[in-house]
Amino acid sequence: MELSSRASAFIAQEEKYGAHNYHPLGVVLSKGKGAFVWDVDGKRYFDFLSAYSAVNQGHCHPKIVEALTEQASKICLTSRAFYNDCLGPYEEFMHNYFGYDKVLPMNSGAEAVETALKLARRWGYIKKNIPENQALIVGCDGNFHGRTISIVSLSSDPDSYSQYGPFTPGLVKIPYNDVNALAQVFEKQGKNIAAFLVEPIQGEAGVFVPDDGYLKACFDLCKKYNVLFVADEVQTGIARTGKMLCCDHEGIRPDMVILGKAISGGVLPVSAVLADDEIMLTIKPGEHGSTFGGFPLACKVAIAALEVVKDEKLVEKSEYLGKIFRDEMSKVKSPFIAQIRGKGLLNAIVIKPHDGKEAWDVCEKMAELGLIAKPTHKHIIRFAPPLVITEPELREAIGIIKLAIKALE
Ligand code: IF1
Repeated sequence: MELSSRASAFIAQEEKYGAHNYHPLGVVLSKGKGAFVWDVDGKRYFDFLSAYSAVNQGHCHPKIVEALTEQASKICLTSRAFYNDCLGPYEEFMHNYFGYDKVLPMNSGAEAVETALKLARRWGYIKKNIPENQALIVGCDGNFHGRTISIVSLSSDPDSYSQYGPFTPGLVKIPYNDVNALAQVFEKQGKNIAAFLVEPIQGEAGVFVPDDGYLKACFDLCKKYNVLFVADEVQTGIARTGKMLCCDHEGIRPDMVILGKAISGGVLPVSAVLADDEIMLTIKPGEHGSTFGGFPLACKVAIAALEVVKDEKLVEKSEYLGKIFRDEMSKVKSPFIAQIRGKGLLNAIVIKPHDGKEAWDVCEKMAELGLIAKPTHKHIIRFAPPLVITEPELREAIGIIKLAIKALE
């Protein structure tokens, strides 16, 4: 892609002074509003990544920014060594919003996953009487739950785990979207299994949507074997898939829900674990925490961001606009398109390489035409715009995607 000297300078600076743990698309962004972002040269793009579904409420949502700036001039951080006048109201808000007894606030998604793993083990020892240090947690091949050592210990992606060992024990992997595999592991080791950790749709795996009924069947098996069903809704939660939580599609209420990203509308790193007392109260004062977790700024921002989801009916919009996206894209006849899949506004197109062109080339072409998205796993492009995108905007964006694909044929 053609880069201005201004843009090139920022890229060179990152290359020189930053760790090389990413390979970004060649756009340098400096401004965002709703479904759009602008680069340093003033060019506008549709944002079809939404910071991996963190910006569901759109960039710089005025109500969220107002909550941030208003609280920022009062008090930002107290630590949990003292009480403050924001955390309690936030916790009660979360209880009313999601219907769990309690919330445990953290910052990044990975921290919330770690927290859920700790809670699951704790519950396993105290409530299920698993012998000490024998607790197992079952996860799925193709998962993405974050970057900590323990979480990558459960990963099946060599990019995530290679040469980061030795790994955390007590984690068992089974194939995703395979109820029998879960039944078998429960049959064999159920007595020591504390939790089944699952993404209702696998994001990193390429928006892999499991069969209808899979989550419900897993949930029922968990009940049968007294195993906690833990849903990682960090990416799928907060209206992204056309329901508030993706598990709502199957009418199940997980024992624990892990949230992150869009809780704050992408304004601050805010994450949370939701659970009822029987699980949450197994951790006592001093046994877990975080300097920033549940800090006043985060509380105010999260309340505002979650109110926006309801005020602007983002669940309904995600569901409605997602159908339009998949309908319109499935009408496209192109040698590049192998499959279109997704739920709500979490979608992916599987690209069949053609004439030496692959997903990365499609993304570069789309960027040139004013829409940014990123390939995952080389041949899959994720399409996840902010949920505040309007129908005319979405239709314009679909036009750009079609044009980019046609241009490469
Ligand atoms: C990166 C992917 C998305 C997540 C689920 C927990 C976390 C994530 C289901 C951890 C994070 C990210 C992180 C980002 C890329 C990204 C991603 F492509 F890797 F798979 F979103 F699709 N559970 N997902 O998706 O949350 O600690 O990052 O706040 O580069 O690591 P975090």
